[in-house]
Amino acid sequence: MTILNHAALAGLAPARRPLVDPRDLRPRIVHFGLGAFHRAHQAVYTEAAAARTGEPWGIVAVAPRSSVAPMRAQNCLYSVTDVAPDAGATRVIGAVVEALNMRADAARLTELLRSPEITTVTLTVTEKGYSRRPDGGLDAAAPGVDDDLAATAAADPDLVTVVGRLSAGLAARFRAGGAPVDVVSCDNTAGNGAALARAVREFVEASAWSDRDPVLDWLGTSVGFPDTIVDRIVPATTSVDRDGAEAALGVRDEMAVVGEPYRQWVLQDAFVAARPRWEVDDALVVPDVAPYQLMKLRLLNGSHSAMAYLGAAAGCTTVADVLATEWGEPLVRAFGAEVVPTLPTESDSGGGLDAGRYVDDLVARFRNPAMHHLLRQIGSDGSLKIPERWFPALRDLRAASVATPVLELALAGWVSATQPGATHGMTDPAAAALNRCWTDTSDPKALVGALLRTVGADDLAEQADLTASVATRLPALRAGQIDL
Ligand code: CS2
Repeated sequence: MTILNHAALAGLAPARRPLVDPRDLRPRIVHFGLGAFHRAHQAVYTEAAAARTGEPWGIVAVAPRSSVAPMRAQNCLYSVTDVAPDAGATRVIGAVVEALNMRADAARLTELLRSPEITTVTLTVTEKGYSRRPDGGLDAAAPGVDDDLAATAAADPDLVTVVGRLSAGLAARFRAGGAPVDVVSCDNTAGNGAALARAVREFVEASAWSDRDPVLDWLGTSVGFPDTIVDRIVPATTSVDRDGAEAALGVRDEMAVVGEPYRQWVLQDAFVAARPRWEVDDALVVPDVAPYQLMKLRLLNGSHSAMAYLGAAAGCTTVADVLATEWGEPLVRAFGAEVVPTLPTESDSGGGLDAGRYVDDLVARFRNPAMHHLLRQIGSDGSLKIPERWFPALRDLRAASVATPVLELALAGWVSATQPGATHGMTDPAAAALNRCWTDTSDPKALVGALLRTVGADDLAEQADLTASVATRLPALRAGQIDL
């Protein structure tokens, strides 16, 4: 069977070919996180920017853990299929020019990060990849962080965390002349640029590098950490999706990704170095991304997580399954109605954001029956996601004495999903600690409080009316009943 690679490009139908020939691009961007989301989002914008400006923006994609062999076997080519309810469209993307394994290819990665030719570093490493404590600081006890910090005493350390490797790469860049560079977090965290900057600074401060003070000064003056918000629903690729891509292309593509037609990228206008003109593909560059960020995190991601846990309790498998129940759309709308008052108003955001329309669009996006978006995927890593997606709104509303029945129902869904032996297949880095809460107490209110403490929400755990209200919802959920 013919596989997708450079040699296969000429044989593709013109509409399936990349907008650029990757052989004309140069390594200009380093990206950490070679997952489906990057391939269906930033790489697509970057390809369009390179094609329309003629600037040779090629991406070197770095996999923190997974194998890069399948990507290399295809000369880093892969296809994206836009999945619309009526039809799909498949096209090969040519933006990625090199794939590296973060540990095995550390020398090449350092060489690139030292080079002034690289002016942009982007990241999609999920909430886990930032190794942060609930208060936002670097978690020196997170897996790998202490070892990485100790390893900075060596000349050529083998670093396993993204924050460690990125910090070491930036320090090497400083020592090589310190050309300005922007480091762009594309993960779902409020204030993601500042959050990443803090993790990097704290890693450098705690490192054994004798030049850590000048490195810190340089980080402050020559490294941009713009905030961004990224959006595109990209389910994990299935074998059916790969077969569909093969049927469309006429060649085999093991790295195929599928995504909804919608995509959005909003970037803070705080870059210090050259970057692709992503605006030519409708990215928004604005002075302050916070209104966009809060709207997306609290409404899209917030209702996604609510659907994941409540849907799992009701025996659903995908987001589209939830929207096909009688409570699915009402849940998304009620969740929106509860949370919208915590968002900046339209005038705060220059009039560009309309929360009511946003919720209408979400219902349509979630309903897309051609998308097989597993609740299991969304519900995983809840201990890191819900503090970002639900708790800020919950705190704001409770502080204003506003009732929060939908957030409490969602929280009860999460509590149910943490039960040891739950069969929905969700995983969580805090699973052991969450499991312990169930064995330590049989009192439902105490259980809710203990789980909240485990995810860093001691303040919410103290609120007896909240833990009681969440606890009273558990029996109905156990019976698979969603009472809005
Ligand atoms: C989802 C997100 O898996 C999840 O937790 O909520 O990946 C979501 O699909 C994206 O943020 C959409 O832009």
